Amino acid sequence: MARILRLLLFAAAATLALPALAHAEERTLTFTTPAISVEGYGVAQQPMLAESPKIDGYVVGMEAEVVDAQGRVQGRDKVMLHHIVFAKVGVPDYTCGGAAERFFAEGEERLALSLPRGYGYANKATDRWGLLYMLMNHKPQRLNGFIRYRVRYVTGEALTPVKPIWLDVRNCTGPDPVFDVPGGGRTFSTFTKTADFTMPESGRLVSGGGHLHGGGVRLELRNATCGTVPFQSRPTWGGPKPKPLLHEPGPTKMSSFRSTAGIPVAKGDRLRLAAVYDNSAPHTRAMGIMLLFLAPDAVRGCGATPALDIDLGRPSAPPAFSMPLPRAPKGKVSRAASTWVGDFRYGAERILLRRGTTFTWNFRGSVQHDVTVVGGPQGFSAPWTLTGRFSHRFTKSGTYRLFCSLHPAKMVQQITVR
Ligand SMILES: [Cu+2]
Repeated sequence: MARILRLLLFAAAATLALPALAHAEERTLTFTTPAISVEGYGVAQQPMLAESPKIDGYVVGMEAEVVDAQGRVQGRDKVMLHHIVFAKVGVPDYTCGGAAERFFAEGEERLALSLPRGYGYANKATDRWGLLYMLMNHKPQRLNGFIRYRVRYVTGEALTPVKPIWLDVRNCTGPDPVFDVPGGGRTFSTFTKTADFTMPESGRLVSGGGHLHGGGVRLELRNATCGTVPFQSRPTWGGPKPKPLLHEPGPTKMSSFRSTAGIPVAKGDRLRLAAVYDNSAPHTRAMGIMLLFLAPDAVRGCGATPALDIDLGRPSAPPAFSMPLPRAPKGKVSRAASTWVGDFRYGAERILLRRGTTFTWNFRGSVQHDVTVVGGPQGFSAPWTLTGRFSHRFTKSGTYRLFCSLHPAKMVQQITVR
């Protein structure tokens, strides 16, 4: 009897001791989505539920890529990862509220998440993740892409939890948070779009990185309350260009920072994100996004920015670029002040207008389309839409090249304004 009691006591002690004895462990978990079919020269975008770690722990790093059925990473000339956003479902977003907390995103710049040692994004076994993808196929035939994401995950250890803060100059405006840079300025002139966010709590920003599109000069994080610019994310350009070009190529890398001490921000501080773009030429459907990670902490006043560990890349000014249409516009020249937009074509592809004319596109597709200037005297674009109309008044003479950004190889248009 005494022996059994001793065994039971020993077992109980062992159970009690288990959490303390459990080894802190970091492992890399790999997940792959089901096949995503993308039509030739087309774009596929969709939200979907995503597999996530089924044990309580912390995300400390993350990256995503597009692979084929054999698991080979796809280059920018096949099925390209245009954008991907991961969110925790049922949790309000820090800056947008709602029911999806955005915590990781990647674009062409392939920005991986990597938190400084000791910090983690807390995750429960029961948490549900979703992702929103946008893939682009640069081949003429329909292809399957698979999104493979790797999560560096820590269990058995209490880390300092961080909160993702999604700053976006077009925040909370839906799945396509874009704006247009009109262009037409002198060489080296810039166009800046800003957005402010007031901090609801104090803490330290321990990691951050940015997202810009073609023509981007820099993404600036300013503390408008303190009058400081603690971080700028700058683009690196170059690398192989996909052919045919279906959009203006974006940066191949954006600089990011990590800091164990963290950039101090106090409750009530106004953070101002500024996306600075080249304005010597139009850059349509541009973005300006910065994802920061906050470790809540007692911070007062305007503290000094600590030394940041910056992954700089090789930043430079955006290269001059002229985007050709994927095919030549065809048909009779129309002088009418409107046309229709249907499935995979515009009513008129060649149009001649007098300066000052307001031109209207009437949408009547069974899938979404848009109108996007890719070159010309002034940049503008219409949002993705099924029905309704979009108008633009042409005040600058010249030749405008346009396409549907969702079906760029099929839907092209040229408008000459005299
Ligand atoms: Cu279209």
